[in-house]
Amino acid sequence: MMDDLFAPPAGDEPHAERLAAGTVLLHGMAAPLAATLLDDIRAIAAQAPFRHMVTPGGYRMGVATTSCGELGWVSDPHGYRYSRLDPGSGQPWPAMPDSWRQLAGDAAARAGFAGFVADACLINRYEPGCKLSLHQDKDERDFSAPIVSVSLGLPAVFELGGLKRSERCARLTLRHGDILVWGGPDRLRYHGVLPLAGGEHPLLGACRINLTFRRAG
Ligand code: MD3
Ligand code: FE
Repeated sequence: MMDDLFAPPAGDEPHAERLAAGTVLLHGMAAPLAATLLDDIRAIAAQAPFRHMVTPGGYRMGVATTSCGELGWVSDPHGYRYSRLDPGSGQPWPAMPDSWRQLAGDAAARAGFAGFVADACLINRYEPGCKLSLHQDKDERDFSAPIVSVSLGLPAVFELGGLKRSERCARLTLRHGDILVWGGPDRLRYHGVLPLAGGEHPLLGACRINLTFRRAG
């Protein structure tokens, strides 16, 4: 078949790799959009600055976060949840750019999840040394929708676990421009990010930004 997205790649051109029944890595698929995404991120962060949330356990997160869309993810001593308002400003979160919703919907469709319309995008910023401990994403209302993640900047090593915390994890590197889509049987897998290694990315400097698109409400 011509133009088979799942065909083996020649060199490092964009291609799709199925990692599990409900998990697809779209290598390099967002790379051509990176400069535009970065401009959009700067505009969003001017309205809703990156901040270090505090976990219910009282720890300040190393990863800095903000959100756009109808709902944003918040954590405080009362717990994790999605909120229509940015607790920092008391205002609604910045709108999700149409091009972002489109990108997430296209990526989901390529991975086999047609009709995905994101209502929340969590934006995570990592600096060298930052990590995200093993967790499940379960604050969303409907687990039938997938999650779409876009990686920008420095590469990160992911841990992809099972449905129980005790299951052993596979490791994989996510690079600038990679889009990971996971849903269906993999939606509630444990996952995390190992401490970010140092480096300089031509577009982002000593930083990695990850966008996760969700159907939260
Ligand atoms: C889900 N973010 O915001 S997304 C999060 O890179 C979050 O900032 C990470 O986890 C980040 O909640 C990871 C990519 C990812 C990778 C593998 C997974 C999510 C996954 C495997 C199963 C479920
Ligand atoms: Fe997560």
